[in-house]
Amino acid sequence: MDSLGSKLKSSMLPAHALSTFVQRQGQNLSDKMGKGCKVVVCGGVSVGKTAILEQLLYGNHIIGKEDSETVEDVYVASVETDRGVKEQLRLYDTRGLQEGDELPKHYFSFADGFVLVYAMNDLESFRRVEILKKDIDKFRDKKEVVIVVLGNKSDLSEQRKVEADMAQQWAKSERMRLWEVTVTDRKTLIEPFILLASKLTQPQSKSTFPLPGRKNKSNATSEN
Ligand SMILES: Nc1nc2c(ncn2[C@@H]2O[C@H](COP(=O)(O)OP(=O)(O)O)[C@@H](O)[C@H]2O)c(=O)[nH]1
Ligand SMILES: [Mg+2]
Repeated sequence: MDSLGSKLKSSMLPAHALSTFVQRQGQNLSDKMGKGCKVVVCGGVSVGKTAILEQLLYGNHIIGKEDSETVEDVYVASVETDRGVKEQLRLYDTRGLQEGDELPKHYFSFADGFVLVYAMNDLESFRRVEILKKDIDKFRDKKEVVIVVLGNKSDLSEQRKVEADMAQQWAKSERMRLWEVTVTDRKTLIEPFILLASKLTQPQSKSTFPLPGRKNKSNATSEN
């Protein structure tokens, strides 16, 4: 029935929610199950993980709305990358982590990418993403994972507890991109997901293969 729903569990995509950025796919559910890069969206409780995804895909999040706490939901998004190609992402919305909680280990084995979310009015939630980054380094199975960081709730800047400079410096030292975003302005959410999709589907850099005594000039690309 719900073959056009982008959220694999529990909700249908409202028709008005389409944009050039994220579109529902005219495929059936079983097609979707196996495809797309797998991205785990994680962070502390109430930092806005679900709100970000709902706003990004459907544009319908109402701030302050009491939502039931997430267990796990999967959203399928079709994102146009910076190469102009539509790529499919499977975004796993996870349960918010409380003190002492760890992200269940299976997420580290299958994830191709992570979105680490904190709220800029909650220092504890920033500490939480620092720990998550360490855990990703420790437990990830894949050689390459793409990680982006979102400092959410930038509309509440008068309650800021996480300094922008400090957060950016940390992200830089960990070679991740970090954006301050707010669900109240959907535009702020789009760039990070375009970058994520673009990096996840980037043709492998040839420089990742050792080329001793390299003769072929066309291989001389280097990134990062
Ligand atoms: N002011 C403000 N509130 C937000 C923002 N993002 C989420 N919220 C609110 O924060 C609460 C928790 O959001 P939710 O998405 O359930 O957090 P989750 O536990 O990380 O999934 C909800 O009441 C949201 O409306 C934001 O950017 N600004
Ligand atoms: Mg949630």
